[in-house]
Amino acid sequence: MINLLKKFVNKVLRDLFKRKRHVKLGLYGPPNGGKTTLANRVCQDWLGEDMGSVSNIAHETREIQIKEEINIKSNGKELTFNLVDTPGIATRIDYEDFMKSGMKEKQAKERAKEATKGVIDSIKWLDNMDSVVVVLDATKDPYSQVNITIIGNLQARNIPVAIIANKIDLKKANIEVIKAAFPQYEVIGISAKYGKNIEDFYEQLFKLV
Ligand SMILES: Nc1nc2c(ncn2[C@@H]2O[C@H](COP(=O)(O)OP(=O)(O)OP(=O)(O)O)[C@@H](O)[C@H]2O)c(=O)[nH]1
Ligand SMILES: [Mg+2]
Repeated sequence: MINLLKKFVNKVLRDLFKRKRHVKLGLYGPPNGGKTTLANRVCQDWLGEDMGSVSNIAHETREIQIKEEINIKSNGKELTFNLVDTPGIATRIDYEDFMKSGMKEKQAKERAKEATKGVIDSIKWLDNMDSVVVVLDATKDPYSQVNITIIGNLQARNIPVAIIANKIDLKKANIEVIKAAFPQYEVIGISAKYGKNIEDFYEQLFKLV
C-alpha cells in the first residue's frame, strides 16, 4: 500500500516537472506578420541559431516548427520554454496570388496545397499550447476575420495571450489601432527584424508563461 502511494506521488511529481520543463509557447498570426522573424531573433539571442526561413511571400512557414528548451534571462529571472512557430492562418489561399509573386503554376499550386494543410495544423495545435504570442503586422488593419478568429479561439480555450504589434520600424505602423482593437490584451510594439523593443517582449514573456 505504502509502495503504491509512493509510486503515485512519484508519478505526480514527475508529471509536474515534465509539464514545467515543456511549457509550449506558440507564435500565431496571419501570414507575413513576422512570426518566424521573431522566432529567429529569440533563437539567435538565446541559442545563437536560426529557427526557420523568412520570406516576403506569404505562407513561407507551412509546417509547425519547434525549438526546445529555450532559456531566457531578464532582470535576474530565468525562464525555459519550447518555442513553436506556426504556419500563418488565412481564410483564403489562392495559388494565383503566388504566381503574381513570380512562381510557376506547379510550384504555386503546391505551395497553396501545403499552406492550406499548414493552416489546419496551426489550428489543431492550438490545444497543445500553454501560452500564445499573436504576431500582427502593425501596418495592417487589425480588424480582420483571421485576427478576430485566432484571438477569440484562444480566449475560448483560456490560453494566456500577448499581442505583438510588429514592424514598428515602418512609418505606417500604428500600435494604437491594435490596442484599440484588442483592449483586453497586453500589446507590445516591436520590430522583430531590427530588434527594437525586444527587451519589452522578453519582459512580457515572464508575465505570460
Ligand atoms: N520592416 C519589417 N519587416 C519585417 C519585420 N518582421 C518581419 N518582417 C518582414 O515581413 C516578411 C514576413 O516575415 P516572416 O517572419 O516570414 O512572417 P511569418 O509571420 O513567419 O509569415 P508566414 O510564415 O507566411 O506565416 C519578411 O519579408 C520579413 O523580412 C519587422 O519588424 N520590420
Ligand atoms: Mg513563418
